Parts: sequence; C-alpha cells; structure tokens
Amino acid sequence: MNIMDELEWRDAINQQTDAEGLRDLTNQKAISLYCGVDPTGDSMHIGHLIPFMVLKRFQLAGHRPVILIGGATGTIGDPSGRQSERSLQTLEEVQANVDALTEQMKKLFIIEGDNQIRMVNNYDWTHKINVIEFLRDYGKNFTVNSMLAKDVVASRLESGISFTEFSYQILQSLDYLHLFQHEDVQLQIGGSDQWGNITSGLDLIRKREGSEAKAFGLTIPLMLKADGTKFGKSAGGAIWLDPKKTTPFEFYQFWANTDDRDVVKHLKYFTFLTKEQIDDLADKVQTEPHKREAQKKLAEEMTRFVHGEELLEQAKRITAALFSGDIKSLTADEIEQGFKDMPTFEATQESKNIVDWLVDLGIEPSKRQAREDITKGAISMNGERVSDVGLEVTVAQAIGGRFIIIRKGKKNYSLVKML
Ligand code: 545
Repeated sequence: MNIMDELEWRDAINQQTDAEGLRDLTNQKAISLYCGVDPTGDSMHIGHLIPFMVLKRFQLAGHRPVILIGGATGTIGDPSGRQSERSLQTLEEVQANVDALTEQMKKLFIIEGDNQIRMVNNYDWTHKINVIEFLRDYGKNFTVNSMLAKDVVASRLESGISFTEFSYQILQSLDYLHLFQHEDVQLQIGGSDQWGNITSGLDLIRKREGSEAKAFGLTIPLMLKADGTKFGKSAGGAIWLDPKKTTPFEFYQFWANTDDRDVVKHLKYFTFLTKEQIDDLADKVQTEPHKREAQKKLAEEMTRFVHGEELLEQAKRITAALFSGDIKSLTADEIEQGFKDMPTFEATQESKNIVDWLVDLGIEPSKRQAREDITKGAISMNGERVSDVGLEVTVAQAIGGRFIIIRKGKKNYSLVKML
C-alpha cells in the first residue's frame, strides 16, 4: 500500500496542499519530511505524539523523517490553537525542555543502529540571523495582509496579539525553507492547528525557490471521542508520555478503557497493526465485545511503544492482580502505581487489633460494623480474607514494609501506607 493510501485508510489526513502531487512523489522516490515540536513543556502527551507516529509510518514505508526541536521557536511561542497570549519562558526553562524532549524523542523514535530519523534544532540556524537580515531578506517575502488572514491571527485581532507571537509564523516558515534547501525536505506535517504555519512556509519556499518548487504540506486531524469530549484527557488530566507524570499502569488503563465506539478508530490511528489484524479485532468488537480484546490489544501496543516491554508486563501484572484480588504477587512499587487513585490512609507502625485499626483509620465507621464485616468475610487484607476479629496488624504484614491493601466487599479498595 502506498503511504498516502495507508494514511487515508487510517483516517490520518485532515488537509493536504496537493494530494495528487504528493502521491506521485512518494511513489517515485524516498522523500525527506519533517515535523516540529516546541519546548514549551518537559514532556509530550499522547495528543502531541500523533504526527510523530505518522513520521514513523513514513519511515516504515522507506522515507526519511526529520524531527525538529524548536529551540528558537520555543522562546517565542506558537499562538496556534490558543486564545490568549503566552507568558514567555526563561531561556533556561526552554533549554531544560529542549533536553527533556530530545531524550523523549530519542527513546521513542531512534532505535540503536538506526540512524534514519534525524533530529535538528532550529536554534542552530535561527540564532545567526540578525535583525537587518531578518527584515530585508525574509520580511519582504511576507505581506502583513496574508499574515493577518491566518486563522490563528484573525481570531486574536479582537483580544490582541503581540508582535512577538504575530511573527511566529515567519520563524516556522524559515525552518521549512532551511530544511528544503539544506536537507532536501519536501513535506511538513503537523496537527490540524499547524495548517497556517505550514502553508506560510510553502509560500516562502515558492517565493524563494520558484513556483515550481516541489514542496508539500499535510495535517492530521485532532481526535475527538465518540462522546464528544476531548481525546487524550482522563479525569486526572492529560495522558503524558513521561512515566513520572502518568505511570505506565495508568497509561495502559487509559487505552484499555476506550469506548467500543472509538476502539477501531484508535487502532487504525495509533497502532502499527496491519489492516488484517485491525479488521479481525473490529469483528471481535461486534461479536464478543465483553472480552474487550481490541481494547487490550490497543493498550498493549501503545504501552509497549511508549514504555517498552518490561513496563508493559508490569502494567498487565497490576491489572491482573487488581482483577483477581491476588495483591500479594505485587511489589511495593507496583502497588504504588496500581492504587494511586484509591482512597489512601496512613497508619503508624505500632501493632494494633484489626477492629481498632480499621476504625482508627476511618476505613470502618464503627467497631460493631468492623466486627460484622470481618465475621461475614467481607474484609480482606493483601488479598487474603480476614476471619479473626482478634488479629493483630503489624508492620510485618505490610508489603515491602510499606503498604497494606484492604478490600471491603467486592471492590472497595483502600491503600494503607505505613509511616
Ligand atoms: C516549530 C518549528 C517548526 C515546525 C513546528 C514547530 C512547532 C509547532 C507547534 N507544535 C505543537 C507543539 O506543542 C508543544 C508540545 C510540548 C511538549 O507548536 N509550531 O510543539 C504540536 N506539535 C505536534 C502537532 C500538534 C502541535 O508538537 O503538530 O498539532 C499537536 O498534535 O500542536 O519548524
């Protein structure tokens, strides 16, 4: 399948500058293409990841992707998709974010011994341009009229936009021209919010290199969920790629909880599974939805891609233990991930009778209730039913000396941290 057919089948195309031209070009030869990211934070979330996965698809089809880190543009701030002016980051903040994002990109896309994905930083060419050169050599190629017409700018004319953010589109355009001239880049891709910046770069290339210059632009749709809510957010906020912000278990759970109406769409859009594999899973959503095989596969593929095999296995182990109640098989670190969002209590290390302990912590409302629950077998500790109201709770029972998990009834879990 030609890469363009594949992207179409995956519903990964929003707008293109010249669909026929790009199809012909990608059929004829291996092209270089790029997508940029600005260091406005120290981690991407899954929304940012999408165009970079499309870069990867191009790579798998034999093309040559370039990842651009916006060391220069990050000091200015893209107004695209934003209603209000950004506050400037300090140069130190930008640099720290450049470092963090470079590492994240390397981890995801640069496999050892594979030097096909190149990384560049636009600071390298942008910082050399002085103000006279900027206005004479580049500024003359932009009319304020066409700059004002870009959606991003037009939507800010009422509320106001600084000259700094207004100029952003010129910087991104210079990048495309630079990469066209020096790296043979002929395509820029990005999320649909990047259309204005991408087409502005193409205009510059045509003005400088002639109207026949073969350069293209393509944007990828931003996802919406079947229920209309914004994709990529859970109750706790964005789904980050940084395991310190979103643990691999939470990451796995996010995908595993995908709605039946969305799961096939997401398998196409996010994973590298083939059409046959996805068609097969689509059948299963119809015939045996309760098994949630498509969701499990989606969660596996995404967690493996972002966090690797080992952390995927850990996420699955935590998931299985929560399901079966076999808490003892988990390590303290796994418990910390798996029970992060559950009610948490803190207990001192002194040993105490179970009834008193449960009441003092607030897990049970009264001693009478605690005794009754224990007697009817409704309380378990670290996966094992408690049947003796005289049991002494000691720190020795805590997993890794740190955690005791109490289950009340079928699925009321509480995490008790030993102080
Ligand atoms: C800069 C110079 C270029 C080409 C592109 C850029 C960056 C671009 C931009 N992109 C977004 C971004 O978000 C911040 C991430 C924080 C870690 O602002 N002007 O950098 C997002 N991008 C990915 C997708 C996007 C876009 O990284 O394109 O649409 C989100 O899906 O918003 O020469």
